[in-house]
Amino acid sequence: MSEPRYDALIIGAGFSGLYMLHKLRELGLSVIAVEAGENIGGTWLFNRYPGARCDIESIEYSYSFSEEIEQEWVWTETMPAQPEIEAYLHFVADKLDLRRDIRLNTRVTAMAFDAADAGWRIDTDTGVRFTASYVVAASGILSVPLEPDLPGMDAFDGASLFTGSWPKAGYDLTGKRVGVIGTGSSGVQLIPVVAREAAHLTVFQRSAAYTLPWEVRPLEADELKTLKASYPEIRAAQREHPVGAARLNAFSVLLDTLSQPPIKSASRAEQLRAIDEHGVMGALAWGDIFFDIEANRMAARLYGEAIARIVKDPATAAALVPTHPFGCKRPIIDQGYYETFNRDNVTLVDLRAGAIRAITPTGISTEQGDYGLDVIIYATGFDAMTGALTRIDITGRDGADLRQIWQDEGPAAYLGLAVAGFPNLFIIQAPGSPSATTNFVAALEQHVEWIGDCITYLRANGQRTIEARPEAQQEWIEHTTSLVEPTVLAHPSCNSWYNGGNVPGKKRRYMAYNAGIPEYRRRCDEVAATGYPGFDLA
Ligand code: N01
Repeated sequence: MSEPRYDALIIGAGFSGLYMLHKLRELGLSVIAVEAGENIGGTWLFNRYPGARCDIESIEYSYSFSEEIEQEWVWTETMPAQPEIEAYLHFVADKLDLRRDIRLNTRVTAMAFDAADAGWRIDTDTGVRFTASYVVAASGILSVPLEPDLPGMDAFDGASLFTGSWPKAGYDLTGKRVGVIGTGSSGVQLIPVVAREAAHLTVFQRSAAYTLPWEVRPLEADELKTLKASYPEIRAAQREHPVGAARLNAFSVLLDTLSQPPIKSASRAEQLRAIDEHGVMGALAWGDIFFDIEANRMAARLYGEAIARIVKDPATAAALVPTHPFGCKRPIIDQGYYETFNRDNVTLVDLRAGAIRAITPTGISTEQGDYGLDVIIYATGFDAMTGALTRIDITGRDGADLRQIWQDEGPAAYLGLAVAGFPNLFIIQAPGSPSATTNFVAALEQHVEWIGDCITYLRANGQRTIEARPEAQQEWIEHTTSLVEPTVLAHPSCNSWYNGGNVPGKKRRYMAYNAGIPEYRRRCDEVAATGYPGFDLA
Protein backbone atom coordinates (compact mmCIF):
# COMPACT_ATOMS: atom_id res chain seq x y z
CA MET A 1 0.00 0.00 0.00
CA SER A 2 1.43 3.38 -0.94
CA GLU A 3 0.62 6.77 0.42
CA PRO A 4 0.62 9.97 -1.62
CA ARG A 5 3.98 11.68 -1.74
CA TYR A 6 4.84 13.89 1.22
CA ASP A 7 7.25 16.80 1.21
CA ALA A 8 8.90 15.35 4.30
CA LEU A 9 8.81 12.22 6.40
CA ILE A 10 10.08 12.28 9.96
CA ILE A 11 11.29 9.10 11.65
CA GLY A 12 10.33 9.23 15.31
CA ALA A 13 7.90 11.16 17.50
CA GLY A 14 10.02 11.88 20.55
CA PHE A 15 11.38 15.25 21.62
CA SER A 16 13.05 15.90 18.24
CA GLY A 17 10.38 14.49 15.96
CA LEU A 18 7.56 16.44 17.57
CA TYR A 19 9.28 19.78 17.13
CA MET A 20 10.42 18.90 13.60
CA LEU A 21 6.85 18.04 12.65
CA HIS A 22 5.59 21.33 14.04
CA LYS A 23 8.36 23.31 12.34
CA LEU A 24 7.86 21.79 8.88
CA ARG A 25 4.09 22.11 9.09
CA GLU A 26 4.55 25.77 10.02
CA LEU A 27 6.65 26.17 6.88
CA GLY A 28 3.76 24.83 4.81
CA LEU A 29 5.16 21.39 3.98
CA SER A 30 3.08 18.23 3.87
CA VAL A 31 4.66 16.10 6.58
CA ILE A 32 4.16 12.72 8.19
CA ALA A 33 5.92 11.40 11.28
CA VAL A 34 6.34 7.65 11.60
CA GLU A 35 6.82 6.26 15.09
CA ALA A 36 7.68 2.66 15.99
CA GLY A 37 6.31 2.97 19.52
CA GLU A 38 2.73 2.60 20.61
CA ASN A 39 2.72 6.26 21.55
CA ILE A 40 4.72 9.45 21.29
CA GLY A 41 7.59 10.19 23.66
CA GLY A 42 10.58 8.26 22.30
CA THR A 43 13.28 7.78 24.92
CA TRP A 44 10.95 9.16 27.57
CA LEU A 45 8.31 6.59 26.68
CA PHE A 46 10.52 3.51 26.78
CA ASN A 47 12.73 4.33 29.76
CA ARG A 48 10.00 4.02 32.36
CA TYR A 49 12.16 2.24 34.92
CA PRO A 50 11.77 3.19 38.58
CA GLY A 51 13.86 6.27 39.36
CA ALA A 52 14.16 7.46 35.74
CA ARG A 53 14.72 11.18 35.78
CA CYS A 54 16.45 13.89 33.78
CA ASP A 55 19.70 15.42 35.03
CA ILE A 56 19.04 18.90 33.63
CA GLU A 57 16.56 21.24 35.31
CA SER A 58 13.04 20.99 33.93
CA ILE A 59 12.91 24.69 33.25
CA GLU A 60 15.79 24.22 30.80
CA TYR A 61 15.09 20.67 29.61
CA SER A 62 12.02 21.89 27.74
CA TYR A 63 11.14 23.52 24.43
CA SER A 64 11.99 27.20 24.18
CA PHE A 65 10.19 27.87 20.90
CA SER A 66 6.74 28.49 22.34
CA GLU A 67 6.05 31.03 25.05
CA GLU A 68 2.55 29.61 25.41
CA ILE A 69 3.89 26.14 26.21
CA GLU A 70 6.42 27.61 28.62
CA GLN A 71 3.74 29.51 30.46
CA GLU A 72 1.00 26.87 30.48
CA TRP A 73 2.94 23.77 31.46
CA VAL A 74 3.53 23.25 35.19
CA TRP A 75 6.77 21.54 36.25
CA THR A 76 6.53 20.12 39.74
CA GLU A 77 10.19 19.30 40.48
CA THR A 78 13.54 20.92 39.83
CA MET A 79 14.65 17.93 37.74
CA PRO A 80 11.77 16.14 36.09
CA ALA A 81 11.01 12.46 36.55
CA GLN A 82 10.13 10.32 33.53
CA PRO A 83 6.31 10.39 33.97
CA GLU A 84 6.32 14.18 34.02
CA ILE A 85 8.44 14.47 30.86
CA GLU A 86 6.21 11.96 29.10
CA ALA A 87 3.13 13.94 30.17
CA TYR A 88 4.79 17.17 28.99
CA LEU A 89 5.33 15.73 25.52
CA HIS A 90 1.68 14.68 25.37
CA PHE A 91 0.69 18.18 26.39
CA VAL A 92 2.84 19.62 23.60
CA ALA A 93 1.46 17.17 21.03
CA ASP A 94 -2.10 18.13 21.94
CA LYS A 95 -1.38 21.83 22.15
CA LEU A 96 0.13 21.85 18.64
CA ASP A 97 -2.36 19.33 17.29
CA LEU A 98 0.46 17.08 16.15
CA ARG A 99 -1.19 13.66 16.50
CA ARG A 100 -3.11 13.83 13.23
CA ASP A 101 0.19 13.64 11.34
CA ILE A 102 1.80 10.86 13.38
CA ARG A 103 1.57 7.17 12.50
CA LEU A 104 2.14 5.14 15.64
CA ASN A 105 3.13 1.44 15.76
CA THR A 106 4.89 1.89 12.44
CA ARG A 107 8.58 1.10 12.14
CA VAL A 108 10.66 2.23 9.17
CA THR A 109 12.46 -0.88 7.94
CA ALA A 110 14.11 0.33 4.75
CA MET A 111 14.50 3.44 2.68
CA ALA A 112 16.15 4.15 -0.63
CA PHE A 113 16.97 7.37 -2.43
CA ASP A 114 15.52 7.63 -5.89
CA ALA A 115 17.77 10.02 -7.83
CA ALA A 116 15.36 10.38 -10.77
CA ASP A 117 12.59 11.38 -8.41
CA ALA A 118 14.84 13.40 -6.07
CA GLY A 119 13.26 11.77 -3.05
CA TRP A 120 13.07 8.78 -0.75
CA ARG A 121 11.00 5.61 -0.86
CA ILE A 122 10.34 4.46 2.65
CA ASP A 123 9.17 0.98 3.66
CA THR A 124 7.56 0.21 7.00
CA ASP A 125 6.75 -2.94 8.96
CA THR A 126 3.02 -2.34 8.48
CA GLY A 127 3.49 -2.75 4.73
CA VAL A 128 2.63 0.89 4.07
CA ARG A 129 5.14 2.53 1.72
CA PHE A 130 5.78 6.25 1.78
CA THR A 131 7.55 8.58 -0.60
CA ALA A 132 8.94 11.94 0.46
CA SER A 133 11.30 14.59 -0.86
CA TYR A 134 13.09 14.83 2.46
CA VAL A 135 13.55 12.46 5.34
CA VAL A 136 14.43 13.76 8.78
CA ALA A 137 15.69 11.05 11.12
CA ALA A 138 14.57 12.04 14.59
CA SER A 139 15.14 8.51 15.76
CA GLY A 140 17.05 9.34 18.92
CA ILE A 141 20.60 8.93 20.08
CA LEU A 142 19.75 6.57 22.94
CA SER A 143 16.82 4.63 21.55
CA VAL A 144 18.22 1.17 20.87
CA PRO A 145 18.80 -0.80 24.09
CA LEU A 146 21.89 -2.93 24.15
CA GLU A 147 21.25 -6.46 25.33
CA PRO A 148 24.42 -8.12 26.58
CA ASP A 149 25.47 -11.32 24.92
CA LEU A 150 25.47 -13.50 28.03
CA PRO A 151 25.00 -17.26 27.68
CA GLY A 152 21.75 -18.59 29.10
CA MET A 153 19.79 -15.31 29.11
CA ASP A 154 16.75 -16.98 27.59
CA ALA A 155 16.85 -19.87 30.07
CA PHE A 156 16.28 -17.70 33.16
CA ASP A 157 13.12 -18.87 34.96
CA GLY A 158 12.49 -15.51 36.64
CA ALA A 159 11.63 -12.17 35.06
CA SER A 160 14.13 -10.38 32.81
CA LEU A 161 13.58 -6.62 32.62
CA PHE A 162 15.39 -3.97 30.60
CA THR A 163 15.58 -0.35 31.73
CA GLY A 164 15.35 0.79 28.11
CA SER A 165 12.08 -1.07 27.45
CA TRP A 166 10.47 -1.20 30.88
CA PRO A 167 6.97 -2.76 31.01
CA LYS A 168 4.21 -0.20 30.65
CA ALA A 169 2.32 -1.66 33.59
CA GLY A 170 5.43 -1.50 35.78
CA TYR A 171 6.73 -4.46 37.77
CA ASP A 172 6.25 -5.13 41.46
CA LEU A 173 9.63 -6.00 42.96
CA THR A 174 8.32 -6.32 46.51
CA GLY A 175 9.76 -9.34 48.27
CA LYS A 176 11.84 -10.33 45.24
CA ARG A 177 15.54 -11.19 45.00
CA VAL A 178 16.64 -8.76 42.31
CA GLY A 179 19.90 -8.57 40.36
CA VAL A 180 20.89 -5.41 38.47
CA ILE A 181 23.53 -5.61 35.74
CA GLY A 182 24.98 -2.22 34.81
CA THR A 183 25.97 0.86 36.75
CA GLY A 184 25.75 3.70 34.22
CA SER A 185 23.19 6.54 34.54
CA SER A 186 20.25 4.13 34.37
CA GLY A 187 21.64 1.67 36.92
CA VAL A 188 22.71 4.41 39.31
CA GLN A 189 19.22 5.93 39.22
CA LEU A 190 17.46 2.60 39.52
CA ILE A 191 19.53 0.95 42.26
CA PRO A 192 18.47 3.10 45.27
CA VAL A 193 14.80 2.74 44.30
CA VAL A 194 14.99 -1.03 43.79
CA ALA A 195 16.86 -1.44 47.09
CA ARG A 196 13.90 0.10 48.93
CA GLU A 197 11.44 -2.26 47.26
CA ALA A 198 13.18 -5.61 46.87
CA ALA A 199 13.80 -8.26 49.52
CA HIS A 200 17.40 -8.34 48.36
CA LEU A 201 19.31 -6.50 45.67
CA THR A 202 22.55 -7.75 44.14
CA VAL A 203 24.38 -5.21 41.97
CA PHE A 204 26.64 -6.68 39.30
CA GLN A 205 29.17 -3.96 38.54
CA ARG A 206 31.64 -4.20 35.66
CA SER A 207 32.80 -0.57 35.69
CA ALA A 208 32.32 1.50 38.82
CA ALA A 209 30.60 4.85 38.23
CA TYR A 210 31.64 8.37 39.01
CA THR A 211 28.41 9.81 40.36
CA LEU A 212 27.62 13.03 42.13
CA PRO A 213 24.93 13.30 44.80
CA TRP A 214 22.22 15.73 43.85
CA GLU A 215 19.21 17.17 45.57
CA VAL A 216 16.00 17.09 43.59
CA ARG A 217 13.19 19.03 45.23
CA PRO A 218 9.64 20.10 44.49
CA LEU A 219 9.21 23.42 42.70
CA GLU A 220 7.03 25.62 44.87
CA ALA A 221 4.28 27.59 43.14
CA ASP A 222 5.92 30.94 43.87
CA GLU A 223 9.29 29.78 42.65
CA LEU A 224 7.79 28.45 39.42
CA LYS A 225 5.95 31.74 38.90
CA THR A 226 9.21 33.66 39.28
CA LEU A 227 10.99 31.28 36.93
CA LYS A 228 8.27 31.59 34.31
CA ALA A 229 8.49 35.38 34.52
CA SER A 230 12.26 35.06 33.90
CA TYR A 231 12.02 32.77 30.88
CA PRO A 232 13.46 35.32 28.41
CA GLU A 233 16.60 35.66 30.55
CA ILE A 234 16.78 31.90 31.24
CA ARG A 235 16.61 31.07 27.54
CA ALA A 236 19.11 33.78 26.65
CA ALA A 237 21.57 32.37 29.19
CA GLN A 238 21.02 28.85 27.82
CA ARG A 239 21.81 30.02 24.30
CA GLU A 240 25.13 31.41 25.44
CA HIS A 241 26.09 28.42 27.56
CA PRO A 242 28.26 25.69 25.98
CA VAL A 243 26.04 22.89 27.28
CA GLY A 244 22.76 24.64 26.48
CA ALA A 245 21.74 24.82 30.13
CA ALA A 246 23.04 27.57 32.36
CA ARG A 247 21.63 26.39 35.68
CA LEU A 248 23.64 23.88 37.67
CA ASN A 249 23.50 20.41 36.09
CA ALA A 250 25.59 17.30 35.54
CA PHE A 251 27.42 18.80 32.54
CA SER A 252 28.02 22.23 33.99
CA VAL A 253 29.68 20.68 37.05
CA LEU A 254 32.12 19.02 34.69
CA LEU A 255 32.75 22.25 32.83
CA ASP A 256 33.19 24.21 36.05
CA THR A 257 36.11 21.99 37.06
CA LEU A 258 38.13 23.63 34.27
CA SER A 259 38.34 26.86 36.24
CA GLN A 260 39.51 25.13 39.44
CA PRO A 261 43.15 24.91 40.61
CA PRO A 262 45.15 21.85 39.52
CA ILE A 263 45.18 18.82 41.82
CA LYS A 264 48.83 18.22 41.00
CA SER A 265 49.92 21.31 42.86
CA ALA A 266 47.35 20.98 45.66
CA SER A 267 48.75 20.00 49.04
CA ARG A 268 47.40 16.96 50.85
CA ALA A 269 45.62 19.32 53.26
CA GLU A 270 43.97 21.13 50.33
CA GLN A 271 42.86 17.86 48.80
CA LEU A 272 41.35 16.68 52.06
CA ARG A 273 39.62 20.02 52.53
CA ALA A 274 38.00 19.55 49.12
CA ILE A 275 36.34 16.31 50.22
CA ASP A 276 35.64 17.59 53.75
CA GLU A 277 33.66 20.43 52.26
CA HIS A 278 32.20 18.91 49.10
CA GLY A 279 32.40 15.12 49.47
CA VAL A 280 32.78 13.10 46.26
CA MET A 281 32.12 16.22 44.22
CA GLY A 282 35.12 17.95 45.81
CA ALA A 283 37.34 15.04 44.84
CA LEU A 284 36.78 15.74 41.14
CA ALA A 285 36.80 19.53 41.00
CA TRP A 286 40.33 20.18 39.70
CA GLY A 287 41.37 22.11 36.63
CA ASP A 288 43.93 19.66 35.30
CA ILE A 289 42.03 16.39 35.36
CA PHE A 290 40.76 16.54 31.77
CA PHE A 291 44.19 17.10 30.28
CA ASP A 292 46.53 15.10 32.47
CA ILE A 293 45.87 11.43 33.04
CA GLU A 294 48.03 11.36 36.17
CA ALA A 295 46.05 14.27 37.65
CA ASN A 296 42.90 12.38 36.77
CA ARG A 297 44.16 9.29 38.60
CA MET A 298 45.02 11.39 41.65
CA ALA A 299 41.46 12.72 41.65
CA ALA A 300 40.13 9.15 41.35
CA ARG A 301 42.12 8.12 44.42
CA LEU A 302 40.74 11.08 46.35
CA TYR A 303 37.28 10.14 45.10
CA GLY A 304 37.84 6.69 46.62
CA GLU A 305 38.65 8.31 49.95
CA ALA A 306 35.40 10.28 49.75
CA ILE A 307 33.43 7.10 49.01
CA ALA A 308 35.03 5.37 51.99
CA ARG A 309 33.59 8.10 54.20
CA ILE A 310 30.07 7.13 53.08
CA VAL A 311 30.18 3.36 52.50
CA LYS A 312 30.78 1.52 55.76
CA ASP A 313 32.10 -1.82 54.50
CA PRO A 314 35.72 -1.17 53.38
CA ALA A 315 35.71 -3.90 50.71
CA THR A 316 32.48 -2.54 49.18
CA ALA A 317 33.80 1.02 49.33
CA ALA A 318 37.01 -0.03 47.56
CA ALA A 319 35.05 -1.91 44.90
CA LEU A 320 33.02 1.22 44.13
CA VAL A 321 36.11 3.20 43.05
CA PRO A 322 36.27 3.61 39.27
CA THR A 323 39.37 2.58 37.35
CA HIS A 324 38.66 4.52 34.14
CA PRO A 325 39.43 8.24 33.87
CA PHE A 326 36.78 10.67 35.11
CA GLY A 327 35.16 12.49 32.19
CA CYS A 328 35.37 9.81 29.55
CA LYS A 329 31.86 8.61 30.36
CA ARG A 330 28.86 10.82 30.72
CA PRO A 331 28.61 12.51 34.13
CA ILE A 332 26.06 10.91 36.44
CA ILE A 333 24.10 12.43 39.28
CA ASP A 334 22.25 10.42 41.89
CA GLN A 335 20.02 10.44 44.89
CA GLY A 336 21.52 8.26 47.62
CA TYR A 337 23.56 5.89 45.45
CA TYR A 338 26.50 5.24 47.77
CA GLU A 339 24.31 5.17 50.91
CA THR A 340 22.36 2.33 49.30
CA PHE A 341 25.37 0.04 49.76
CA ASN A 342 25.08 0.44 53.55
CA ARG A 343 21.73 -1.35 53.51
CA ASP A 344 21.56 -4.90 54.84
CA ASN A 345 19.62 -6.04 51.79
CA VAL A 346 22.17 -4.86 49.19
CA THR A 347 25.23 -6.77 47.93
CA LEU A 348 27.78 -5.46 45.45
CA VAL A 349 29.45 -7.96 43.15
CA ASP A 350 32.54 -6.39 41.57
CA LEU A 351 32.85 -8.17 38.24
CA ARG A 352 36.45 -6.95 37.92
CA ALA A 353 37.22 -9.63 40.50
CA GLY A 354 35.45 -12.35 38.48
CA ALA A 355 33.16 -11.94 35.48
CA ILE A 356 29.67 -13.22 34.81
CA ARG A 357 29.92 -16.75 33.40
CA ALA A 358 26.30 -17.28 32.47
CA ILE A 359 22.70 -16.59 33.30
CA THR A 360 21.25 -19.80 34.71
CA PRO A 361 17.58 -20.75 35.23
CA THR A 362 17.89 -19.69 38.87
CA GLY A 363 20.11 -16.63 38.71
CA ILE A 364 23.56 -15.40 37.72
CA SER A 365 26.67 -17.53 37.80
CA THR A 366 29.97 -15.66 38.11
CA GLU A 367 33.60 -16.62 38.50
CA GLN A 368 33.21 -15.63 42.16
CA GLY A 369 30.10 -17.68 42.86
CA ASP A 370 26.42 -18.10 42.03
CA TYR A 371 23.58 -15.77 42.98
CA GLY A 372 19.96 -16.91 43.19
CA LEU A 373 17.54 -14.35 41.75
CA ASP A 374 13.84 -13.90 40.96
CA VAL A 375 14.34 -10.88 38.69
CA ILE A 376 17.26 -9.69 36.56
CA ILE A 377 17.29 -6.06 35.49
CA TYR A 378 19.55 -5.21 32.58
CA ALA A 379 20.70 -1.57 32.76
CA THR A 380 23.28 -2.29 30.08
CA GLY A 381 23.01 0.80 27.92
CA PHE A 382 22.37 1.57 24.26
CA ASP A 383 23.78 1.23 20.78
CA ALA A 384 23.95 4.99 20.88
CA MET A 385 24.03 7.68 18.19
CA THR A 386 23.99 5.31 15.21
CA GLY A 387 21.99 2.27 16.42
CA ALA A 388 18.54 3.48 15.35
CA LEU A 389 19.68 4.16 11.79
CA THR A 390 21.90 1.10 11.32
CA ARG A 391 18.83 -1.02 12.07
CA ILE A 392 17.15 0.41 8.98
CA ASP A 393 18.32 -0.59 5.48
CA ILE A 394 19.24 2.86 4.21
CA THR A 395 20.40 3.06 0.62
CA GLY A 396 21.59 6.40 -0.67
CA ARG A 397 22.92 7.58 -4.01
CA ASP A 398 24.44 4.86 -6.23
CA GLY A 399 23.63 2.10 -3.75
CA ALA A 400 25.52 3.64 -0.80
CA ASP A 401 24.74 1.60 2.31
CA LEU A 402 24.73 3.67 5.51
CA ARG A 403 25.14 0.71 7.85
CA GLN A 404 28.14 -0.57 5.91
CA ILE A 405 29.77 2.83 5.58
CA TRP A 406 29.52 3.58 9.29
CA GLN A 407 30.73 0.07 10.09
CA ASP A 408 33.74 0.22 7.75
CA GLU A 409 34.73 3.87 8.06
CA GLY A 410 33.30 4.81 11.43
CA PRO A 411 30.27 6.95 12.27
CA ALA A 412 30.44 10.28 10.47
CA ALA A 413 28.27 13.13 9.30
CA TYR A 414 28.94 16.64 8.02
CA LEU A 415 28.03 19.18 10.72
CA GLY A 416 26.67 16.23 12.66
CA LEU A 417 23.49 16.25 10.60
CA ALA A 418 23.98 15.01 7.01
CA VAL A 419 25.96 12.11 5.54
CA ALA A 420 27.81 12.19 2.19
CA GLY A 421 26.05 9.88 -0.27
CA PHE A 422 22.61 10.37 1.30
CA PRO A 423 20.92 13.38 -0.29
CA ASN A 424 17.89 14.99 1.36
CA LEU A 425 18.40 13.00 4.55
CA PHE A 426 18.80 15.12 7.65
CA ILE A 427 19.72 13.42 10.90
CA ILE A 428 18.87 15.17 14.14
CA GLN A 429 21.95 14.81 16.34
CA ALA A 430 24.03 12.52 14.15
CA PRO A 431 27.65 11.65 15.01
CA GLY A 432 29.60 14.91 15.23
CA SER A 433 26.75 16.89 16.79
CA PRO A 434 26.73 18.43 20.29
CA SER A 435 23.86 16.19 21.51
CA ALA A 436 25.68 13.73 23.76
CA THR A 437 27.57 16.27 25.83
CA THR A 438 24.89 18.95 26.07
CA ASN A 439 21.29 19.58 27.05
CA PHE A 440 19.68 17.45 24.36
CA VAL A 441 16.61 19.66 24.03
CA ALA A 442 18.67 22.78 23.39
CA ALA A 443 20.77 20.83 20.88
CA LEU A 444 17.79 19.43 19.00
CA GLU A 445 16.04 22.80 18.78
CA GLN A 446 19.07 24.21 16.98
CA HIS A 447 19.03 21.27 14.55
CA VAL A 448 15.31 21.48 13.87
CA GLU A 449 15.53 25.21 13.18
CA TRP A 450 18.60 24.87 10.95
CA ILE A 451 16.96 22.06 8.96
CA GLY A 452 13.76 24.10 8.61
CA ASP A 453 15.76 27.08 7.28
CA CYS A 454 17.71 24.84 4.94
CA ILE A 455 14.60 23.31 3.39
CA THR A 456 13.09 26.79 3.04
CA TYR A 457 16.24 27.91 1.21
CA LEU A 458 16.17 24.91 -1.12
CA ARG A 459 12.54 25.48 -2.03
CA ALA A 460 13.00 29.22 -2.49
CA ASN A 461 15.97 28.63 -4.79
CA GLY A 462 14.45 25.85 -6.84
CA GLN A 463 16.93 23.25 -5.61
CA ARG A 464 15.61 19.69 -5.34
CA THR A 465 18.48 18.04 -3.55
CA ILE A 466 21.16 18.75 -0.97
CA GLU A 467 24.01 16.38 -0.23
CA ALA A 468 27.06 16.64 2.01
CA ARG A 469 30.43 16.52 0.23
CA PRO A 470 32.81 13.78 1.40
CA GLU A 471 35.70 16.24 1.87
CA ALA A 472 33.56 18.56 4.02
CA GLN A 473 32.47 15.60 6.09
CA GLN A 474 36.09 14.51 6.53
CA GLU A 475 37.10 18.00 7.65
CA TRP A 476 34.26 18.01 10.15
CA ILE A 477 35.38 14.67 11.59
CA GLU A 478 38.93 15.98 11.92
CA HIS A 479 37.71 19.14 13.62
CA THR A 480 35.47 17.15 16.00
CA THR A 481 38.22 14.69 16.84
CA SER A 482 40.80 17.44 17.37
CA LEU A 483 38.65 18.83 20.18
CA VAL A 484 39.02 15.68 22.29
CA GLU A 485 42.54 14.62 21.31
CA PRO A 486 44.30 16.71 23.98
CA THR A 487 42.00 15.41 26.71
CA VAL A 488 41.70 12.22 28.75
CA LEU A 489 38.58 11.46 26.71
CA ALA A 490 40.91 10.14 24.03
CA HIS A 491 42.69 7.83 26.48
CA PRO A 492 42.64 4.18 25.33
CA SER A 493 40.96 3.14 28.61
CA CYS A 494 37.89 5.24 27.75
CA ASN A 495 35.16 2.90 26.56
CA SER A 496 31.69 4.35 26.46
CA TRP A 497 28.77 5.05 24.22
CA TYR A 498 30.48 8.35 23.38
CA ASN A 499 33.01 6.48 21.25
CA GLY A 500 31.15 3.24 20.53
CA GLY A 501 33.46 1.36 22.90
CA ASN A 502 30.42 -0.11 24.68
CA VAL A 503 29.25 -2.06 21.61
CA PRO A 504 31.30 -5.10 20.62
CA GLY A 505 32.55 -4.71 17.04
CA LYS A 506 31.48 -1.09 16.62
CA LYS A 507 34.07 1.06 14.87
CA ARG A 508 35.41 3.44 17.49
CA ARG A 509 35.20 7.16 16.98
CA TYR A 510 34.35 9.89 19.46
CA MET A 511 30.89 10.99 18.36
CA ALA A 512 30.08 14.20 20.23
CA TYR A 513 30.94 17.78 19.25
CA ASN A 514 32.66 19.26 22.26
CA ALA A 515 33.15 22.94 21.44
CA GLY A 516 29.70 23.70 22.83
CA ILE A 517 26.37 24.63 21.27
CA PRO A 518 27.08 28.37 20.71
CA GLU A 519 30.23 27.63 18.69
CA TYR A 520 28.41 24.84 16.88
CA ARG A 521 25.50 27.16 16.08
CA ARG A 522 27.91 29.81 14.82
CA ARG A 523 29.49 27.32 12.41
CA CYS A 524 26.13 26.01 11.19
CA ASP A 525 24.76 29.53 10.73
CA GLU A 526 27.85 30.51 8.77
CA VAL A 527 27.29 27.58 6.41
CA ALA A 528 23.65 28.60 5.93
CA ALA A 529 24.49 32.27 5.42
CA THR A 530 27.10 31.56 2.75
CA GLY A 531 25.02 29.33 0.48
CA TYR A 532 25.74 25.96 2.12
CA PRO A 533 29.41 25.35 1.33
CA GLY A 534 30.33 21.71 1.94
CA PHE A 535 27.03 20.64 0.39
CA ASP A 536 26.13 19.99 -3.24
CA LEU A 537 22.83 21.58 -4.17
CA ALA A 538 21.08 20.58 -7.37
O1 N01 B 1 24.05 3.01 29.86
P1 N01 B 1 25.64 3.07 30.07
P2 N01 B 1 22.90 3.77 30.66
N1 N01 B 1 28.11 -7.25 31.83
O2 N01 B 1 26.21 2.64 28.77
C1 N01 B 1 27.26 -2.24 31.96
C2 N01 B 1 21.45 8.63 29.31
N2 N01 B 1 20.69 8.53 30.55
O3 N01 B 1 21.60 3.30 30.16
O4 N01 B 1 30.91 0.43 31.61
C3 N01 B 1 28.18 -6.39 32.84
O5 N01 B 1 26.05 4.36 30.61
C4 N01 B 1 28.30 -1.22 31.61
O6 N01 B 1 29.56 -1.61 32.06
P3 N01 B 1 30.88 -1.03 31.29
C5 N01 B 1 22.83 9.20 29.63
O7 N01 B 1 23.25 9.97 28.56
C6 N01 B 1 20.45 9.69 31.19
O8 N01 B 1 23.14 3.69 32.12
O9 N01 B 1 30.64 -1.27 29.82
N3 N01 B 1 27.92 -5.08 32.72
C7 N01 B 1 27.73 0.01 32.30
O10 N01 B 1 27.98 -0.01 33.67
C8 N01 B 1 23.64 7.95 29.79
O11 N01 B 1 25.02 8.14 29.64
C9 N01 B 1 19.80 9.65 32.37
O12 N01 B 1 31.99 -1.81 31.85
C10 N01 B 1 27.59 -4.63 31.51
C11 N01 B 1 26.23 -0.17 32.07
O13 N01 B 1 26.03 -1.55 31.81
C12 N01 B 1 23.04 7.08 28.71
O14 N01 B 1 21.65 7.35 28.78
C13 N01 B 1 19.39 8.46 32.92
C14 N01 B 1 27.48 -5.49 30.41
C15 N01 B 1 25.73 0.62 30.90
O15 N01 B 1 25.89 1.97 31.17
C16 N01 B 1 23.27 5.61 28.89
O16 N01 B 1 23.09 5.26 30.26
C17 N01 B 1 19.64 7.28 32.22
C18 N01 B 1 27.77 -6.84 30.60
N4 N01 B 1 27.72 -7.72 29.60
C19 N01 B 1 20.30 7.33 31.03
N5 N01 B 1 27.12 -4.74 29.35
C20 N01 B 1 19.59 10.94 33.03
O17 N01 B 1 19.21 11.92 32.45
C21 N01 B 1 27.00 -3.47 29.78
N6 N01 B 1 27.28 -3.40 31.09
C22 N01 B 1 19.92 11.05 34.42
